[in-house]
Amino acid sequence: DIKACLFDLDGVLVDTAKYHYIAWKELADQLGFEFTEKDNERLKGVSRAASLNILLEIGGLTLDDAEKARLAESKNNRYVEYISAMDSSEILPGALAFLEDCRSQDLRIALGSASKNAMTILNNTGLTPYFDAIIDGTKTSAAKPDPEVFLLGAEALGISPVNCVVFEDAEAGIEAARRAGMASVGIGSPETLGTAALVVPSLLEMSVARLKEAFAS
Ligand code: B16
Ligand code: MG
Repeated sequence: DIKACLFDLDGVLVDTAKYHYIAWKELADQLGFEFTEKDNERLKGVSRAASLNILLEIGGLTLDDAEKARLAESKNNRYVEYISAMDSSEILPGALAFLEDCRSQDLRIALGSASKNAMTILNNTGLTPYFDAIIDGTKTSAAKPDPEVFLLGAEALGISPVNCVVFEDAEAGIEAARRAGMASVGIGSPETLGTAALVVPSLLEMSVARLKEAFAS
């Protein structure tokens, strides 16, 4: 019986991956190496510190912790400039209608994002009021595929993990849902998200009726 939906943010409700990409690319440019859109795929759903390590590995650079902290901060400052200009037009297709559908059918709604900037994005796009609980990178200590972010979400909602469904665009997020004992819906392509019980190209293809049909017990 499904009682709650837990949503990832980047790639599920909004497309902030493009801003992460521009900001990381600017950093790679400064450091003098190339960083492609394909490289950027490796950073999706991954924390800021882990993303920087991957970027430096691509550039073949080894830096000390103080220098890494400085670079992560500089990337984040650029990223925050981009997301500060976001508005509701950047909500991904189908997301608002599905959130409304969940509300009207009395499903509880939580956010489960790795981002420390989630509140800025939710406030600027007008998504904040849809959430009964918000768990983001400021509230977690372990990154996906660790289930922490989703377990905290279920706890905040007061709903058992077996009654939760996670919506995710990253493989690590689907794995986190599995470890949390939750069902999951992959948003994207079955090639990368094949371990999810159900995969749809976007939330346009999603409705509470379809959800209940897919996860009827
Ligand atoms: P920040 P999600 C993730 O968001 C992004 O997919 C990932 O690319 C980013 O590095 C991570 O948030 C941390 O973001 O630097 O803003 O703290 O998909 O978990 O909503
Ligand atoms: Mg994501």
